[in-house]
Amino acid sequence: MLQCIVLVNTLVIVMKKLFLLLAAPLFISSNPYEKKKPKKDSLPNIIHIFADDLGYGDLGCFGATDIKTPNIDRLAKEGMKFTSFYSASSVCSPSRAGLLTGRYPQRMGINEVFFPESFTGMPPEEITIAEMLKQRSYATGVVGKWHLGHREQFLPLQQGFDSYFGIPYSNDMESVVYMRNNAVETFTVDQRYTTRTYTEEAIGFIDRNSERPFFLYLAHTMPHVPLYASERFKGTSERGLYGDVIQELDWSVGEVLKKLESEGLLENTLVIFSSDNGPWLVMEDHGGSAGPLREGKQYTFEGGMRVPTLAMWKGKIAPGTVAKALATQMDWFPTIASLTGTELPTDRPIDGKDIAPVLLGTGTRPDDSFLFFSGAELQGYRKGAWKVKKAYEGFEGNKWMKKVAPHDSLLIHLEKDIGEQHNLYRAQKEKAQALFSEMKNAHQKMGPLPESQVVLSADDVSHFTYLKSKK
Ligand SMILES: [Ca+2]
Repeated sequence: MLQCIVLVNTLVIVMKKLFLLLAAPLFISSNPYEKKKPKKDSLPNIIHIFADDLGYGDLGCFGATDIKTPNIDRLAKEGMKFTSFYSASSVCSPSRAGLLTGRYPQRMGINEVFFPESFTGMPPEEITIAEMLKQRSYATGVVGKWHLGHREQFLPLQQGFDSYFGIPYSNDMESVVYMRNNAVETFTVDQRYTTRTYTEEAIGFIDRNSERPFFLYLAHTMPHVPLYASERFKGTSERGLYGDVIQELDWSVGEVLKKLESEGLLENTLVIFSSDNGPWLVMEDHGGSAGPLREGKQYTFEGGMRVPTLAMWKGKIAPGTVAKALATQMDWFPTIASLTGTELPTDRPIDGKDIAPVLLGTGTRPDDSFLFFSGAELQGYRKGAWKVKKAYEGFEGNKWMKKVAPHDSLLIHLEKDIGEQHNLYRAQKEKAQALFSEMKNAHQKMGPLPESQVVLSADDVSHFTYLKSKK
């Protein structure tokens, strides 16, 4: 049985490699000039800056008045602000799996977050944005939090990235270390300097790759708890340490933009800024704000999954535009394929949609629906302005998760009621039932989904069983 699984796994990896190999010459042969000499400005660079647990109400351009974020606000001013942008999940690992593969994380059984003791990770046969971009010889790097498994076979270098530096999981977990590529670089991490260190690493990556197309995934550890800001930023905001941390992240975005400007790359680089999920509200003032949205991280209310998102591409995205229609973190996968002329995998479903027409102002997203999963359970569905959410028994609350009151089945008109306060379920029951039935169909269409991956293995306590048996 085990041999069989190993064989199937090997076969899948071989097939994935074959896809990547076959896809590359396909494109090159249709454009031989690029093969000989890739023009510096022919392929866009892509930088995806990902904050951790940053809320919808934590940026100036999203209405925060007690945190100053001029550099991040510049992305909105000179680019596009997405006001209905969803993360694939309301927690870290599945959200990141969705971003990098363009697929609902449930397709990979990634329903919970990985821990330092996890022996599992995102399956190596998944195809990431980085692997896809290798068709066009992109330089690819990750700086920051990976959180898709830290055993060697799951690390970024085995998923299409040329380099990796960062804390491989959350910064509140045991064994916080900095890894470089496949190895631990240091066991002593002073988290006051994490944002600064990541920024220096990111600038170094741009510097090394300024002459060729690159993809940089800069996944900050902050503002996930425990919060740390360097001396320069401590006490600078009007929202305590949390605000200081965001202001340091804002400085970091400014440094990246400055570097692009000094290299003459700003007009050829798509800069994306977003968050992996909503604010961790149970952390009180050490968590962020969801602004007008209901609840936060770990929940399928808007506050858990609607994330502040910006995209700037000088000369390509019209300055100061606001995209109100639904879009998702999974969309970057097909969008980046479209913008770079790479082939999408055809052997698996891709859930994201190409939003290049939205960015370039030439069209709309070809779909306006979204599934709200909580772990393996499908809890809600959005179609256009409407959202339905299954009845919920409530949660008493603990130190990890906020207390949330029970609720009936919900029907919400999100364009009129962003805070999900007015339940129209009873008034428009037919509408709600039609949406619930669409939700069920969409779920069924996904086909059988794998079992949830085991994130914490059971302890071997046979020695205690033995000692007990002697008594
Ligand atoms: Ca997170």
